[in-house]
Parts: sequence; C-alpha cells; structure tokens
Amino acid sequence: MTAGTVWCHFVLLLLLSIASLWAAEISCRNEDGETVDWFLLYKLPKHTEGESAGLGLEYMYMDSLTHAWQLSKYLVNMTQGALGQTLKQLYETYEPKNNSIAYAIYNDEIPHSKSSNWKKGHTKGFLLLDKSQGFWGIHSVPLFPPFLEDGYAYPPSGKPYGQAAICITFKYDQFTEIDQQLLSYNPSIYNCSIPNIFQADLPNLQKLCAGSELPSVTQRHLSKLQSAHGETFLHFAKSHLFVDDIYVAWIAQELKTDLLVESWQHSGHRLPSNCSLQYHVYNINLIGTPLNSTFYSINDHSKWCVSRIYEDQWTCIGDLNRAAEQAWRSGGFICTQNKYIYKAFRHLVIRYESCHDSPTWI
Ligand SMILES: *[C@@H]1O[C@H](CO)[C@@H](O)[C@H](O)[C@H]1NC(C)=O
Ligand SMILES: *[C@@H]1O[C@H](CO)[C@@H](O)[C@H](O)[C@H]1NC(C)=O
Ligand SMILES: *[C@@H]1O[C@H](CO)[C@@H](O)[C@H](O)[C@H]1NC(C)=O
Ligand SMILES: *[C@@H]1O[C@H](CO)[C@@H](O)[C@H](O)[C@H]1NC(C)=O
Ligand SMILES: *[C@H]1O[C@@H](CO)[C@H](O)[C@@H](O)[C@@H]1NC(C)=O
Repeated sequence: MTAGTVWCHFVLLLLLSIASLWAAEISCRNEDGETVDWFLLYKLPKHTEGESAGLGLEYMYMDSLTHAWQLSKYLVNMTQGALGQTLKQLYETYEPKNNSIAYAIYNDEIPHSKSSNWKKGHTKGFLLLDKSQGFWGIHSVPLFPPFLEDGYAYPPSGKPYGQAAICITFKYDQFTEIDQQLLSYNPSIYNCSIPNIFQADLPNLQKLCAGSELPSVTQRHLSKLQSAHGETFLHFAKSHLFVDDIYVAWIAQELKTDLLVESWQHSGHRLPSNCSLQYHVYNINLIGTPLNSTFYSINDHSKWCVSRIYEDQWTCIGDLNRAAEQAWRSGGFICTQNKYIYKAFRHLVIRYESCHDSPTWI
C-alpha cells in the first residue's frame, strides 16, 4: 500500500467510527433510520371520503427536516417506517441487562390485557434513554407498543380510526423534567427498566416502574422542555385532582388562544364547543388531507388541537378527549409554536362547530 492509500483507509475508518457513534445515539429516527430532532405521524382512518377504503395502515409523516406532510411509502406496521426505526432501538438494539439504559412503555390499554385502571392516566407513550440522551413518544394507539419480548408490531384495533404520534429527541437533563410531568400523569407502565444509576434523576419513573408508593401530586404542572436541537415545547400535565376539561379550563386560557380540537367523540358525554371563558374551544368535525381525501372526526382517535388564529401558531398533541368523564383522568399535552407543525395541522381543518351549533367552514 502506498502512503496515500493508507491515509485513505485511515480517513475512511475515522469517518466510519464517527458515523457509528452518531448512529448509536438514542434518538427519534426518520424513515431512512437517520436521527431526527422530532417527527410526527398521522395514521389515516381506514375509511376516508374520495378514496377507496385503505388498509387502515397508511400514514402521513413529517419531521424536523422535511417540514410538511408526505404520504409514507411504508405502512405503520412495518419496521422500516419512522415508528419502527425508532422503536428498533428498543426491540433490537437494547440489551435487557444493560444497566446504562432506561426505558418505559405505558398505555391505558395494555397489550394482552382486558382490564384498564381508571385511577391511572388516560395516556399512551414510550421513552428510551441513556445518560446522554433519548426520546419520548406520545401517541393515541391502543395496545401499543408491544412488550419488549414480542418485538415491533401494530395492533389490529389501531387500524379503523385515525391515530397520531409525536416523537421528540431530548438531551438527558430534560428527562428529570419529564419525570416530574409523568408523576402527574400516573401512567399505566407495563414494561420498563429504570436501573439504579437513574434513581437520583428519575425518582418518579423508577417508582412508577416498580409499582411502589408515589409522592403526592399537584393538580397540574406546566413545564418548558427543549429538544436536543433546541426546539421549545410546552408540556401540560394534569393529575386526577384537576377535575375539568383540560382544553377549556387550562390550555386555551394559558396559551391565550382559541383552540380547534380534534379528539375521539364516541365515548361517554361528548362536550360541545365552549365559548364560556375568554378563549374559546371548538370541536373540529371534518378533516381534509393534503392528498385531497377527507374524513369525519368521528373516524379519528387522535387527540390534538391548533390555534384558530394563524398568528398564534400553537399546536398541541396529547392524551385527552373532549368528553365529560375525562375531567377526572390524568394526562397531558405537548405544545409547540413551530410554524411548519402549525401549518401542517391547521391546514387539515375543513370544518368546526361554532358555539351556536351551526358548522363553521374554513
Ligand atoms: C402489514 O399489514 C399488511 C396488511 O394487513 C400485511 O399484508 C403485511 O404483511 C403486514 N406487514 C408486517 C410487517 O406485519
Ligand atoms: C449499554 O448501553 C450503552 C449506552 O447506550 C452502550 O454504550 C453499551 O454498548 C451497551 N452495552 C451493552 C452490553 O449492550
Ligand atoms: C365551558 O367549560 C367550562 C370549563 O370546563 C365550564 O365551566 C362551563 O360550564 C362550560 N360551558 C358550557 C356552556 O358548557
Ligand atoms: C389537491 O387538489 C388541489 C386543488 O384542486 C391540487 O392543486 C393538488 O394538486 C391536489 N393534490 C393531490 C395530491 O392530488
Ligand atoms: C418486559 O421487560 C423486559 C426487560 O426489561 C423483561 O425481561 C420482561 O420480562 C418484561 N415483560 C413483562 C411481561 O413484564
């Protein structure tokens, strides 16, 4: 070998080792398996107007690099998609005995289980981290994600209706804040490992994971979080002690913005649009996708809201529905003023209910 080729090999090895270090970082991942600061996914309902019935597995995807909804080339049950690529770090890379990694998956509807505990949060999510960084996912899919030993899969019950998910990459220090928020959530964690090296920083997660007694909670707690790349998120966590409609009584008034809300409208006592307080909350009833298909909110299980007024630019994704019984449940929302996220969600709204029951077209 000439000195030149040796040098080339050296540079190549150096690049490869940098690339593998980068790849080893626990992070949300896009549909090419690359690390991203955040991604959003909107699984479409099986039945949409203007198109023949799909499989109930097609989804729209956007992230911190692509900036707008695109129809994914994958189905949500495939490991090649962003959810699969991200959770692969749990199902394929994670070693159950690895004491330097913490994870927890939670859902009010637990896989292989028929019972649901009303005292626990109405909340669904997953997190995986080491002492450097990790990700937090918030979503609406029942019975998801599967237990570690079962590997990645998407449940049939998640097919008929629309579902949403957000994944955000955070540096380690933010997880102490998330740990506090999760105490208010009181999530139903069904598979987890929080090794002792995390005890000082994640005391609540460790207790939730072990099923041991929890410290007392406040009614609600607002927290400012920053993603790994510096995007600001506001996080609203309500405990079961804050007995009210989280949208009207808290989020809209706190953000000082009228909200258009998409949420599950089947169960219990559906709440009508509400203009009683200074900032109003309206129920969305028709969604139009950039693919020109439309669907009624009655076919959607996702839970999100956007500012009615474009200048305000708020988007929130989370756990709770506009139903009377949900006032007693714990859970929360993650909110952002990212202009691309706002545009992506706000443009989906075709029609919402005014406070006098005649629909408003937009
Ligand atoms: C995903 O679902 C489709 C439609 O049901 C099925 O044909 C395919 O085999 C599934 N893929 C995986 C990886 O489960
Ligand atoms: C455990 O996780 C750490 C941090 O991500 C990693 O560097 C290490 O290689 C893992 N060890 C094993 C045995 O998987
Ligand atoms: C609107 O919501 C607030 C807060 O939950 C509640 O006090 C009020 O009664 C609601 N108004 C109507 C008309 O339902
Ligand atoms: C949707 O409809 C608009 C207006 O009719 C058109 O400009 C656009 O190309 C259509 N998009 C798709 C994906 O069909
Ligand atoms: C899920 O977590 C793994 C590792 O943390 C355990 O080995 C499994 O036993 C656990 N599964 C159940 C059903 O609790």
